[in-house]
Amino acid sequence: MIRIAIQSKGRLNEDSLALLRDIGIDVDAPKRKLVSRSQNFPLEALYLRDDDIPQVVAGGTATFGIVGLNEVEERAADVDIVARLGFGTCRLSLAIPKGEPYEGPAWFNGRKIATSYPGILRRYLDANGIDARIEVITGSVEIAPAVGIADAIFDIVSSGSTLIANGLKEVETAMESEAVLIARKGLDTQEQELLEDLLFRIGTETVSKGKKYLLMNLPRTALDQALRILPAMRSPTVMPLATEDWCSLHSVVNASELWTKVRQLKAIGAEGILVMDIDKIIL
Ligand code: PRT
Ligand code: ZN
Repeated sequence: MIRIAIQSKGRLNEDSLALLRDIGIDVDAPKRKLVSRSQNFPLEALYLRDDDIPQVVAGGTATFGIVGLNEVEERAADVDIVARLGFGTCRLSLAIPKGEPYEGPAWFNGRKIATSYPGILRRYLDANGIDARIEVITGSVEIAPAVGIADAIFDIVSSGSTLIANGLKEVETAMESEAVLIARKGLDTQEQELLEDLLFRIGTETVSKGKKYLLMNLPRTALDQALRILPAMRSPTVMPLATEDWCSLHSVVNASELWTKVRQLKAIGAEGILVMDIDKIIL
């Protein structure tokens, strides 16, 4: 049975399971089980701490894994990163006490930086010619400067509120991260076919995500303007209506742009605008 390693609990667990569900692979949530076999796809989920996932895939105990890119990079795991999954987005940044004047990375020369990501930090410091000491701590990195363990920290930042709450300011970003699908190197034919199926399904999911289907009636005279407002995947679909000088227009828009587009379309005379959720777009 081919295995996919997933975080057993934590920030990526729910989104990983939701992604599998969205692409038609049902697995039971971890609870107390370490493995769960999908009833409708030839795959077994293996629930682990995120730290262990890159090695478990590199070593072949699981063929695939879903894990933060930061964990893959930190462990310099010998796996293929086969898809970016768009959730668990964050960055790894250097932060210093907010009162410190800061003019550039040279600030870090001769300083001590606390982090749980010494590998990524070491490579960043070397690449930028910074001579700083690294203090490895596993939890609550953000309190290190206040308690005198270090001058600065290198940690995951998402909204930035943890830094602010600890009197720190973000000054450099070393990497952007998100959840990725990783695969063991040297897949056999069966594993390769399964990977292609996974990638096809994930691709479909990514294309469909955050999209809305728009349907409206439009005076034919406004059609050119509407086509400029709505550059759909290829071009929007235009259908005739019983009343000759009107047509019906169908298109796909990003949910984030929905209200702007609707306002523009109303302004050129669109009526009866229907907005619908999209389940899948298969290109
Ligand atoms: O138990 P296990 O080892 O499996 O989990 P974990 O506790 O090591 O990891 P977990 O569940 O906290 O995070 C899993 C992955 O989520 C990370 O490896 C990142 O890829 C991703 N991720 C995304 C984050 C964040 N956003 C995040 N904000 N991981 C951690 N944080 C923490 C960060 O460490 C800091 O303490 O949130 C705080 C900062 O958040 P903001 O929003 O205040 O900036
Ligand atoms: Zn972890």
